[in-house]
Amino acid sequence: MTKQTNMENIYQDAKRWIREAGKDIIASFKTSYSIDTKSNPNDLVTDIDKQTEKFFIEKINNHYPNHRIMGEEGFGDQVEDTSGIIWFLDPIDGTMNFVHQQTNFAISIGIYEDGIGKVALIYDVTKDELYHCIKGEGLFINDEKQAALNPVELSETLLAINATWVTENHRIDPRTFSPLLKKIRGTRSYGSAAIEMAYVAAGRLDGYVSLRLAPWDFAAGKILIEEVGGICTTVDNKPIDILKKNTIFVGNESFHTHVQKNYIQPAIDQNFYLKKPSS
Ligand code: 2AM
Ligand code: CA
Repeated sequence: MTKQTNMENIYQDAKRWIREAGKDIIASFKTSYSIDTKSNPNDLVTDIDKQTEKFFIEKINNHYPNHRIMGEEGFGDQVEDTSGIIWFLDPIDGTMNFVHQQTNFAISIGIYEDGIGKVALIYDVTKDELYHCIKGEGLFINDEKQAALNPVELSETLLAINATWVTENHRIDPRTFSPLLKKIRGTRSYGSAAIEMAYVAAGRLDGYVSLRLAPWDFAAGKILIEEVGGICTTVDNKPIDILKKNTIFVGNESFHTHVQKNYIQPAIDQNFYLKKPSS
């Protein structure tokens, strides 16, 4: 069996499993589940996050015992290098939305081989929209193939950004992005990094910025965006380290280039860029 056919099998299995997990999550709406907090009172986790992560870990371990899993809830492996095949798994991205709204959350899976993104799936469970690709064969939403991204006029762009980053905060000077907001068409904030990155890949948004994301939040989105010609870097325009917490700025190529040059770089030159995401 060649590596390519092997990856195709992994892709097909992952697509089946993600839809199955989505059905179980929808069924869980009718049951009661417990909600805990993690690093801070706004960092939520439910039994459903944990059950969903365990569902994938069992499937992956049974079918692909040599693969490693970096999952948000910590039931996977301790991953410290990129060798071999690694599944980056967020069982529920947007847990706050899951708890408060029962919508606007996603399952996110990025599969990397020796550090290279190969397969990505982001499943917006309640909309039944699966964004997926195997590297080189194009982005799909469910069965519909999507076009590559075209250049955009700045005045016609939408940026996804949390209001946190344009008001007083510990990570970036709010003057970095606030001037940009006057030049673009509008901002959006969906509260799920995976959905926001899937929307950038689909051309529904032109960019997304976050000062604090973990590998399971961005691993799949990065593959989807690069598949359609979009750009994924840290906010200060460096390559993303897939194993570490990062700042993230993703977008349509023309938008990313313009914002880096005219807004972010001048801010960095004036030390506007503050605390590192790992701290
Ligand atoms: P989560 O729901 O899987 O935790 C907006 O809150 C986005 O940022 C969500 O995608 C959320 O993912 C992620 N997020 C929230 N707090 C985070 C943290 N402390 N570290 C990394 N990602 C975080
Ligand atoms: Ca999560």
